[in-house]
Amino acid sequence: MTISVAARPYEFKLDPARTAFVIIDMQRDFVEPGGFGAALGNDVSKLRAAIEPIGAVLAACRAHGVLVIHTREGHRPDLSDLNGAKHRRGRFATRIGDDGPMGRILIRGAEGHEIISELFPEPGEPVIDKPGKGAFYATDLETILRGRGITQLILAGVTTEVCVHTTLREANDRGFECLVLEDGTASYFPEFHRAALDMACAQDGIFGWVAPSAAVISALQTGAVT
Ligand code: C5J
Repeated sequence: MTISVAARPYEFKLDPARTAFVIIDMQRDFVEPGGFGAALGNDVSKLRAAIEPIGAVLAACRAHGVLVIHTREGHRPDLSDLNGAKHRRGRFATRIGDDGPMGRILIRGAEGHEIISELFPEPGEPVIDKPGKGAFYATDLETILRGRGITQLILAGVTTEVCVHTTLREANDRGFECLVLEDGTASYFPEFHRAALDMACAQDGIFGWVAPSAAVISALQTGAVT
């Protein structure tokens, strides 16, 4: 059974039983001062607008039995999964693995690496730890999705043009139908956010669909069967 979600470039036929809501990197390191995002010189407050819409879709997905998956970008404490190019890049005073106010930056187990309390995973919801920007690279995400018969993804999280877009492209090439949550994604650069969303659904859906959280919630709640 599919339900209709009003989306760009045209309606998305969502099958809740074959869908996963993938929340990307809603970690303290990206949305709170003193983390990785701030170390790169960004105004992290810009990302907080996505928290409420993601929370609303998260509640609707949980209520309607849609699989929820969380991802976290980060590295092993010994940095053995951090490639040199990623480690060296940039001219910043603080780098991945350095000490910060929330513990070592972007390191698994540190406070900053954890998912924010508002969107904290419930028991049973897979949490994917990823060393790269894409959620498929060097993770077991694809195995988990295939094992559960998932063919469609609703993507949310941060940042729109980096980890969300990389994951969108990886998923698209693997044959998943993707819908990006317009207000459930955010960027430190509002113009990149807008462009990334436009790129996702340009050319009649080159990578997929884009819709606001309200459209997804309304479709799940009313269950307009198509
Ligand atoms: C970045 C991410 N921007 N989660 N990571 O480095 O988008």
